[in-house]
Amino acid sequence: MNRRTFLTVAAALAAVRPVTAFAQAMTVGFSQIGSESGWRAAETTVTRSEAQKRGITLRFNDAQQRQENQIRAIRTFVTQGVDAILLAPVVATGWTAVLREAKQANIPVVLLDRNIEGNEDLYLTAVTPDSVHEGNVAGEWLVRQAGSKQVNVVELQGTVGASVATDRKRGFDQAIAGHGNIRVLRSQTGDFTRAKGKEVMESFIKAENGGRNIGAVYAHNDDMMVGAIQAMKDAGLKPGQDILTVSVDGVPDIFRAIAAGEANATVELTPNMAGPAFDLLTAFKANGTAPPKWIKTESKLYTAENEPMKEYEARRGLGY
Ligand code: GZL
Repeated sequence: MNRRTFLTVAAALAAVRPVTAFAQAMTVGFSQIGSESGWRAAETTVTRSEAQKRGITLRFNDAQQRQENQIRAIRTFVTQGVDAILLAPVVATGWTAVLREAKQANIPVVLLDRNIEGNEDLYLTAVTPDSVHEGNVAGEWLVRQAGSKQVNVVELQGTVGASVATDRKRGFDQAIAGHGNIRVLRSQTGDFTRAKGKEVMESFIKAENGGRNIGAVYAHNDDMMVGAIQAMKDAGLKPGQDILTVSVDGVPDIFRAIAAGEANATVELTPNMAGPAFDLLTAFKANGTAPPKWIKTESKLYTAENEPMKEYEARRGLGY
């Protein structure tokens, strides 16, 4: 290597070294909601690998979907003096006091995958989807499928009080408004889990003439839809054929169901929100670069036209 090239490479490394060096030393606390869905499990797996890639020490807490456990975990991270905190807030309210404590300790907080109400001064940024848009995409797909046909919908909502559940419902309702032929017959929470999604769908089927009144299911996540598909098959119904399905996340099993003709559409959500969060935290800590208040992740619709088994294979290795 000649002297000129050597100097160029050395200069480039010197420019990168401080940020990389700082990332090596960073310790981040992650208050994770739980493992209620395949998507959430993937988010945890990806967060661990993204931290490892950057030499970041991750302190992980699984709150078993209970806000009080998340609040306790955040307090522990503050006591430990971590450099930053990632928070996936199970519900949108009740965070002011504990986030004030993190702010007083000068520990930046980044929200992952769900939002909180107000308190924008208490977190550095939010890496989340536009969940109203996710609901719009799902509703607009159903409007296109329905045409002028009467379609009665049953809705499996996410966790009560979660920002994404409120917003996915709002977005879907916005999309079908003005289309009198599409009506939501029943809407109930399945808490984002397969088991609860199956249980609630069984009750919808019983209440709606053995499911014969139901023309479509909208689930706020694929896991509840996978449970609902099982309930429909157990009742002798044909999900994906007699009853259209649309849900959110893009987990591998929904692509397998689409390929099998048992589901119709999903709105993809990346499980990698921690990568962008770690990078903006590293820049913020190294030179005070303030990130935008919202890092919005993409929402892409997938149907049987998008080679579902190829999509299934592509995601299987991602920690779902
Ligand atoms: C969405 C995320 C949701 C997923 C579910 O950003 O909060 O939580 O859609 C998960 O699978 O339970």
